[in-house]
Amino acid sequence: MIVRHVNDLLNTEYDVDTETWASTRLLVKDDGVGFSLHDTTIKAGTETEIWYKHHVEAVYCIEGEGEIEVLATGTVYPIQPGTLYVLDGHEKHLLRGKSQMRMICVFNPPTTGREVHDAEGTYPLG
Ligand code: 9YT
Repeated sequence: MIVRHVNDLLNTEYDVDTETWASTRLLVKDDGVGFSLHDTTIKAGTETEIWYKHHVEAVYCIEGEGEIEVLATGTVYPIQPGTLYVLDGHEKHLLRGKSQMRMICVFNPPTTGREVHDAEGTYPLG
């Protein structure tokens, strides 16, 4: 059984801060449970291009307002508390935070917990 608190992970290698988002990785590959779980903040007024070509990501919004645009189709979906989106087609997308958004993110396969996006908006495998 694993029990931990987000506060214990702040300012560790599992707490990543970028220009447009910050993410605390609560559960990672080394935990061996088959997925990772992140507590992520999308900064207000930002746009991030993302393409998780190696991962499926599920994102559940618990605070804030924003939107996701699927680049292949131009479809825009609003995001508010209670919205779930799942990138089960590895969709390349733009994520926009109108206000600061807090998202709970699950990745399969799990991340190591230290990832930041590369130039394509991608995380490497393993
Ligand atoms: C929602 C989203 O994709 N944000 C970018 C950061 C990522 N989810 C992470 O590593 O927590």
